[in-house]
Amino acid sequence: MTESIDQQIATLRQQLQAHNYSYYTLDAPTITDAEYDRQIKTLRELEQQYPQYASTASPSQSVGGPVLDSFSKIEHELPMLSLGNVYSENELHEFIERIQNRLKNTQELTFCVEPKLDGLAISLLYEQGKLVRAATRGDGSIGEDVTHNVKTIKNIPHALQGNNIPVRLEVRGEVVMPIADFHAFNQQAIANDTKGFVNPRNAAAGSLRQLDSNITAQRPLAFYSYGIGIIDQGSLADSHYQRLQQLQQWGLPITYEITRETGAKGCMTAYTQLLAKRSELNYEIDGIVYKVDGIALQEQLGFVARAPRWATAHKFPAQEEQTQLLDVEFQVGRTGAITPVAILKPVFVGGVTVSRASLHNADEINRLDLKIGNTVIIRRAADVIPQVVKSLPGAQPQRDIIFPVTCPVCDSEIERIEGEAIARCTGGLYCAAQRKQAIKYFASRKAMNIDGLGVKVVEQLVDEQLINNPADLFTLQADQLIPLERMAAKKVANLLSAIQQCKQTTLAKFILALGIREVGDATAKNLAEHFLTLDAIQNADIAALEQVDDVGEIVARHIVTFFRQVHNQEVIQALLAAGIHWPEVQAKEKHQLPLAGKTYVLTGTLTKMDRNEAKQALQALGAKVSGSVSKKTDYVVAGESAGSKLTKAQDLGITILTEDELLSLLDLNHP
Ligand code: 9MJ
Repeated sequence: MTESIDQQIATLRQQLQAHNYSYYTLDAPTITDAEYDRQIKTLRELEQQYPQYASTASPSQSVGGPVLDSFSKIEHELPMLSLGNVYSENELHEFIERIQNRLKNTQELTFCVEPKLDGLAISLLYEQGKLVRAATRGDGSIGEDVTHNVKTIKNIPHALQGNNIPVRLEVRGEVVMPIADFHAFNQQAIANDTKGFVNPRNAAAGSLRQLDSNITAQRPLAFYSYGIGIIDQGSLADSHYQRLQQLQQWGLPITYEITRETGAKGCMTAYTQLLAKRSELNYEIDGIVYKVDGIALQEQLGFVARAPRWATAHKFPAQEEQTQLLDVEFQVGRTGAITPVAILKPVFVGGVTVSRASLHNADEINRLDLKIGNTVIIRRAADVIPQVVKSLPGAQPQRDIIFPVTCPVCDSEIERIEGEAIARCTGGLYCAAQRKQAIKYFASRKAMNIDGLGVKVVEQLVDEQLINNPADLFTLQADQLIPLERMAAKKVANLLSAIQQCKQTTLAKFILALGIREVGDATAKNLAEHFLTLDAIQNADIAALEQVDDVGEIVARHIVTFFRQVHNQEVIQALLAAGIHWPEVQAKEKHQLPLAGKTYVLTGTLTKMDRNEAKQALQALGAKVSGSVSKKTDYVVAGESAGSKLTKAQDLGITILTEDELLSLLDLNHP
């Protein structure tokens, strides 16, 4: 049975009202912004089509939701409006055409173009240049008094500076939590076992709407101005752009990305440029705002119910969307780590279609309270892997996610060590998934660098049981490879040749290629340089391994465990028998180095290299670099403005070197 139009409208209004309450009042959105925009658009279209059901109380006519009782209320002298949206170049053309028609103007218009910050809109009232009151937008007419909190925001001046400041001036703008600070805050929340925020917008809103301003003071918030409300006894430029520059001169922050553009073409160029820069910005933006620059034109255009006619937001592709969790798969990684992967109803988010997202581990599933069938919010910021950030009960029946107790690939037991987040398959190289990953890793560029041995080829080779471990690669024959998919004769010849070529390697790369847990390229190199031979590494005990740079107890244990496994010993034997070899590793005896046994201290500012570079260069020549001057110091390198360390060195009669002398010592003194 289909709903009647008035029922549809009533349902939409009710839903939007509930979303408004969650979004604006509780700072806990229940749907994505994109879904909200779609619902409000549908409601507006219905109301336009059926004006008999119009109502001034409809959520389509207001901004935001009711105000919490616990903050005192402030009535805005001039309403704080929000912005209409356009989603495409076409809609931008329509927006401009509408304005030109209204203005009976055929000339190209100039726009002030601003990033659209995704935070919380606030109004700041300055009287005689002093900040006297700050309010949230609230429902646009009545906001909340957040003066005590706003005064804790570091980049908001409590007093304006400069000339011609109006007696009363209301500045409007957005409070945000910079992205880097948001991540740091959430990291800390995880460490403290407290709740983090879903996104920077909620973090900003949640932090600003605290009854205790001591809490707000500890939150890294920032404010950027984008407009002016009341102006009493003062005159300002007739250009929105110039007004923003004026605010900046009085000490108010504005964003760096504000420009002036002409016509739709100029607006589109700014849109494309800002979209490309989006991931580099330190604040979240969800679009760009075009504002008719001339204030006289703005006044002529005026407002419609909810938004100024002279401005619109051109939204970027949404970074958050909602979809349905269809299933969860469990993937097995190289070290046996079992990773749950969300299988999603495909959804277009952040410019791509997403159908899978890592869920990381069992704790994450619990944290999200995830069930199959839930509606989930997917977030994909530019160049970042998609994430499930929230789950909401969906309309569909739900099913618990059961973490497997045995490996989905080889059926071996799965174990989760106390205190570790990751569960692992215990099958080792018995497990086909781990075998594939181990072989891929062995062949990868950083390790044995076998060209042409990509993911698909390895999978086929293991599935066809042509190889079981890396050593089997060296037994492969052309006639075994030809029948594989996408394997022409030329490709086979190239692959076999690459396998032959990789036999000439280095000890460090060979160690890396074995795929020992937590032994990356730096550790592999340190092991090779420390022990010089494979035999020595294989026979080293935990104490000996801990002598190596970067090797702690955990890594040492992984190394010992690896070499203790009989199947690993067999694979190593087979690899050596196949002809893998490397040049002898030269011992780097410290006393052979030119500066061995000498202690250097660096002080003052170096101008031609940074201090860390100098330190590393000295250490590479065998010197010890110390932080303090003592009788044991042999040389002090004194840069600009050297202070007490230089004086002490002079007192002790230590040889002082200039930066240039250091450079010639290091033989880095290029002209
Ligand atoms: C944001 N959110 O960055 C406006 N906004 O102008 C900018 N919002 C706005 N302008 C009039 N840059 C109403 C809202």
